[in-house]
Amino acid sequence: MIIKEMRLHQIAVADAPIRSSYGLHAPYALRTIVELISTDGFTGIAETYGGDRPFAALEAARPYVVGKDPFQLARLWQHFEAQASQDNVAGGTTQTYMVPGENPLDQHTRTYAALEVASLDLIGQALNRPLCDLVGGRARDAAPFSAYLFYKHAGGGGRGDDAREDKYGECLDAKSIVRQAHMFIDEYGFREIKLKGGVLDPEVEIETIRALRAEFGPKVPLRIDPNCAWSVDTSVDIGVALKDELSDGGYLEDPCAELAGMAEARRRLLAKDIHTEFASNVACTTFADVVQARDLEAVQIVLSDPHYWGGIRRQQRLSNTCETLGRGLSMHSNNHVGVSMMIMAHAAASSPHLTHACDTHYPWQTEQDEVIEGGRVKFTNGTVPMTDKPGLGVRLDYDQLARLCERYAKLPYRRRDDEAEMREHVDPNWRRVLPRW
Ligand code: GKR
Ligand code: MG
Repeated sequence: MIIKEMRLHQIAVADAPIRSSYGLHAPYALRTIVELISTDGFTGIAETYGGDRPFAALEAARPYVVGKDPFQLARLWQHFEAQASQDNVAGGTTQTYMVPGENPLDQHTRTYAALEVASLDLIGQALNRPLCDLVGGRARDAAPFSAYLFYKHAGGGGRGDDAREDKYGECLDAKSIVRQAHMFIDEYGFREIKLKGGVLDPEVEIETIRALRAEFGPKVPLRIDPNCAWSVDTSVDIGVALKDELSDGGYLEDPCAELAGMAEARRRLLAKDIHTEFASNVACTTFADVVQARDLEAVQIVLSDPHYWGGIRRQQRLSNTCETLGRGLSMHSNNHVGVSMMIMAHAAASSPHLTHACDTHYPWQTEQDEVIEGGRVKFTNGTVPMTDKPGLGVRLDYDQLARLCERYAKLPYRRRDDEAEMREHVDPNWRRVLPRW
């Protein structure tokens, strides 16, 4: 089997005005859909970050993909690794100051990941086996996900005639976030909750976590992720204030910047006999970081992401590394549609060591923005049950794909810029400042 063609599609999917320490989400999130067509008539697909830079990196890989055997992934990886060391980025570590998908330091792992997944999808179809079975089989029959709550302004995403219904309304306080949590749990059955923080004053975010605990009780683990918006002192204060609420399987995610900052916050909390675990997808993004995070005791739970950790096989390697180093493992997410949903589900199902339900932004997108045939991926009790269909188990709906590409073509922006959105819609002087509190 040889890859005879690579097709790339830039798509835009409606996204609600949700907030994080990066700023405000734009009315459309950008993604790239990859198709690899083989000589024996199969089409392997993948989804990754969108916008011009991720697209250009994939385009530049074309000569290393077309005409090649999709089984030869080790060679493809070597190509990207060699290129990264030539560009002098392989050893780089910090994601702290960049929105995900725009970090030149992980461009090679992101690009490789999309090509690896599409190749595995091809192989799965040729062998008539689901993707997770190609990489060792499933460690679990269903991939668990959490309710990923966001403070948000009014609006459901999209714009003008293409605006989406605002299911959740404005959510800028504890009460409305509890309402949002109920809606997520009722619709998807999630059993763990993550709140995106670093948006409102810490008192409001503390009140929100307490309200969630009061509403759902200790059987629903809680986590909060301010994406480094807090200083070490504030992280310690919040760790103290929420010591009960973030226990029982919960965690504090990237409370402050960099591994050294997290290590200090963790030491100070331990000195007060507070054992809340720290998770990271910002300070800890490479295998070298995992070792350092263990040595410093800065991070107890690593948040993988098959999109930027380098695909499903490296996600499995991370699962093994975390198990060996005594770290927990969960998964980070960014806005995505059904192809990525299945990539994440196969990655989670085939990772033997996975300690917490994974993140997903999927509930923030709608049927109208889905790109897979037959509509959205279905959840059962907060999980995506593993498929027995070949490869990823989903195929593209080409009419939908054409609509989403057309929408992308009309957009005035070509990269995620949450700061610019904040300045346009919320505060003309807004800048991302770390730490903010
Ligand atoms: O969607 O605004 C967002 C999130 O803040 C996202 O960009 C982060 O990458 O979900 C992510 C996280 O856990 O840090
Ligand atoms: Mg995070």
